[in-house]
Amino acid sequence: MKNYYVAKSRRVRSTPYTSRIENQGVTAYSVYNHMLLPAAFGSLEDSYHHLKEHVQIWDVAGERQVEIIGKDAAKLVQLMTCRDLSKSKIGRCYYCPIIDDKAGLINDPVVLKLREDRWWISVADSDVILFAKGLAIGKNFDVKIFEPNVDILAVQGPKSFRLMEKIFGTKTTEMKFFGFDYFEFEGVKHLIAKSGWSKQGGFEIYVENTKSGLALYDKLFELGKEFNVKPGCPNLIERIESALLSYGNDMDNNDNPFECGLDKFVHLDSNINFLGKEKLKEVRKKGINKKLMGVIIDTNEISVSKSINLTNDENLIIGELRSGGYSPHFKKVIGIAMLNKPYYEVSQKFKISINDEVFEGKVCDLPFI
Ligand code: THG
Repeated sequence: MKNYYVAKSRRVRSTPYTSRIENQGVTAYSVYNHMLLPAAFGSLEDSYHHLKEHVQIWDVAGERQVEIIGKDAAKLVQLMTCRDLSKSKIGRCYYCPIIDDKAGLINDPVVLKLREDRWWISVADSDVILFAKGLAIGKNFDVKIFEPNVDILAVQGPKSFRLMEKIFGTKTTEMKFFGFDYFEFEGVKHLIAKSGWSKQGGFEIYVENTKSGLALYDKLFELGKEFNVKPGCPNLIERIESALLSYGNDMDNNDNPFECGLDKFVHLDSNINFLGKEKLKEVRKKGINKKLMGVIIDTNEISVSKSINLTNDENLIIGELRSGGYSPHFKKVIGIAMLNKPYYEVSQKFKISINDEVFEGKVCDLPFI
C-alpha cells in the first residue's frame, strides 16, 4: 500500500505536541475534529505489545473540548444526552451518548462536570459545538459555548501509575476511575483525570497552559525512561479487543444507542428532559433491527477504509464490518460489525471478501477481552 502525506494547513490543525512527535518518529496521521491525530509510530503490533506492558504518552489534542458555561449550562448538557446527569458530581467524568431528535448518534463524548454551571464535553470526531449552539439558540438558553484552549496528553499503560506518582505524588493514583482533580506541576495546576482510550489503565492531562504542558511532556519522557516510556497513540487492536467504540467508524448518525450496545447509558425512566427521548422509548418498545457485535475472521490481514459486507451461505448480506485489524492475542483478524436482525447472534457464521479472496468468520460478544 502506498502512503501519502497529510497536507497541513490552518484547517487541518497541528497540536502543540506535533513537532515533538515528529521528532519522535510518528509515521501516520489521522484527522480528528479538524486536527492531526497520530495514528502510528512504526509497527501497530509492536505498539500494541508495548502499550500492554509499559507506558505510552499520547498526543490526543484532537479530543477537543466544548465548554458550556452559564445559568442554563446543566440544562443544555442534559438536553443533549440520554444519560441521566441529574445526580452527577463535580470532579467526575461521564461517558454520554449525544443523540438527535430521531435518536441518531451525534457523538459519544466524555462529559466533565467542572462546576454546576461549567461543563466540558470532550468530543469524538463530529462538530458537537455547532449542534450545541443551534440548540442553545433555539431554546434561548443563557449559555456561552466555545472551544477552550485544551490539548489532552494521555498517559496510558500499566506503568502509567508509577510514572504519574513520580511527578504528581500518590494522590493521582488514589483517584477513582473517571474521577478528576487539579494537580500541580512546577507551579502550574493541570486538570488530570483517571481515564483514557485504552483499557490498560492511565490518565488524561487536560493541558490549558501550553508552555507548562510542553515542559510536562518532556518531563514525562525524562522520568519515564526507567518504565520504558514511548510515544504512542490510540491503538486500533487494543481498542477493538477492549470494545472502546470509535464514532464515525463503528457507529454514526444512522445508528441509535441501543443498536450500539450503549443501553447502560440510556435512561428513559427518570423525568429528565433530553432530545430523542420519545423516539428512544419507541425503539425500546419495538426492539432493534441491527446490533453492533464483535467478529473474528479466519485471516491475518485486513485494512478497513470503508464498510465491508458480510454475507451468509445464500449470499444474502447480513451485516457490515466497520473496523478491524489483526489481533496478536487471537492470531486472527478481529473487528466490530453491525449485524442485521436476526443475524446478530453469537456464533453466527458469515463470509467476507477481502481483496477478491473469500474468508470465513463468526460473530461474538463485545468486549473480546
Ligand atoms: N478521552 C477523552 N475524550 C474523548 C475520548 C477519550 N473523546 C473522544 C472519544 N474518546 C470518546 N469515546 C469514548 C469511548 C469510550 C470511553 C471513553 C471515550 C471509555 N469507556 C469506558 C468503557 O467503555 O469501559 C468507560 C465507560 C463508563 O463506564 O463510563 O472510557 O478517551 N477525554
